[in-house]
Amino acid sequence: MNPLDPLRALGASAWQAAEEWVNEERLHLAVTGLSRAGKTVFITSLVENLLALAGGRDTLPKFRAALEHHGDSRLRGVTLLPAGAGRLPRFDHAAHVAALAGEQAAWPARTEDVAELSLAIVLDRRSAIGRSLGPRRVRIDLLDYPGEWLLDLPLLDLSFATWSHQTLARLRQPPRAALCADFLGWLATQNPEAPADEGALRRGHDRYRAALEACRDQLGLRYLQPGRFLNPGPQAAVPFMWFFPAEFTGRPIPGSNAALLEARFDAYKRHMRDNFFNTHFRAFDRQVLLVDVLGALHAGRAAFEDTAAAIADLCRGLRGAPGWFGLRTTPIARVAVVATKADHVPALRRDNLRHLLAALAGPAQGTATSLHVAAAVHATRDARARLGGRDVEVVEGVLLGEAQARPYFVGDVPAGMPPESFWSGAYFALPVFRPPRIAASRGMGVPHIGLDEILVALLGDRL
Ligand SMILES: Nc1nc2c(ncn2[C@@H]2O[C@H](COP(=O)(O)OP(=O)(O)OP(=O)(O)O)[C@@H](O)[C@H]2O)c(=O)[nH]1
Ligand SMILES: [Mg+2]
Repeated sequence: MNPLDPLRALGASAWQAAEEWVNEERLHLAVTGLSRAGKTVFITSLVENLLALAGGRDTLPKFRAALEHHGDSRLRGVTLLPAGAGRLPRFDHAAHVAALAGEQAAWPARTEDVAELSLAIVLDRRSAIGRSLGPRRVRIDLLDYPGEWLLDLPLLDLSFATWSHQTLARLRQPPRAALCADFLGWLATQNPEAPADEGALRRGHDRYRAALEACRDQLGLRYLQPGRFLNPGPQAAVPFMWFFPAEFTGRPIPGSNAALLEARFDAYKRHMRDNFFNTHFRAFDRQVLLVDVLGALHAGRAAFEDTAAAIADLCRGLRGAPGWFGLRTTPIARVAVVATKADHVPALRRDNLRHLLAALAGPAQGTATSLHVAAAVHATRDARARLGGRDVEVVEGVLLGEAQARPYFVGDVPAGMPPESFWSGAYFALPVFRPPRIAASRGMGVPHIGLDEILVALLGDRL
């Protein structure tokens, strides 16, 4: 008899609560990263490979080994939990897998809103006594969201005056200054102390947003705030969004332009805190921080330093216990910092990537932090090619829109913060390889690099 059976007499809900208390462990896993870091692809591949593992395929060898007890697998199954009456949009796992498996295999689109997905890993207990209770479930709640929003986290701590001061200082530095000239020139003609002029403020907001978009699209920059200006989500046209950084001294005069901008900034912060960070970011106890190190490196010095600054700010929040900008009351149990898209680098050179990541993530490193080099979807294979008269390690893959595989040489990946001389090379965007076509029949898994190691680092203590 199951020792919980007598509790059935208490009624269905009491029994369910007791059963969950004994048999279920719930982990909130935050998959964080700046925009385009690879969050959506990561969640899709992770889930698909877990489902495949439960179906008997050896898709995650190190994770499989961690689930063994005296040589036997304790894994009983992996299930996607039903949506129930959840309040949040659901992560469309099936659609993302279908895109990867389609005739023209495609990457998922940019994420425009939050979405969640829960799955349960069902495990036999290790001890004989424990086994009489039946299998245990480790429930994992995953959240996907537009990466731009993450940079509103360091903003929550700032007053409008401080944020304006810091932001304008950044906009006036090259290379931002050239792309922000229109906004900065317009700002210089405005009087923040004049009575609030709604029309002018709206125009200023549009100019500021256009400047942010140019910095993102033309320079590959990432430290752009507020994140929602670049990816507004479902609530695009609300008045509290219509602000921009402005210069003024002392407290804004009531009824002035500066006062209205400050009121909007404060309302924006409240909105982000109440509807995004407090609801979703408070509860997580495990965190993956995905960093597109290679993408930043190849976009040039400004983009790289920008990403480094953003990661440093986010990591500072992670390190401080209880941490994260006053949002959290308990420390995050485990953090995995991951350099993504490592399939652009042949295996022999991936160590450098790990060292470079270590230099970037310096401020975050603590006892509970692990560093990884991974590709959620392995879209290339290692090869050798002749380049400039010498044999070099390359990767080979089919670029999006092409039919034939071709070699790609990522160049030198520095094993630490790049020296001055590194930046003399040409800057370019990382090539976008076509994802490998995965089997349309579910449960076959997705080729990857290193997801199993990440899972063990994040969940190993609870398995
Ligand atoms: N080759 C390769 N490319 C990848 C991998 N992961 C992500 N990418 C590329 O990076 C792009 C962005 O990945 P996403 O998962 O959509 O990024 P995201 O963090 O969800 O981005 P937002 O939703 O905009 O915040 C993809 O469209 C791919 O081109 C990978 O493992 N290998
Ligand atoms: Mg996404």
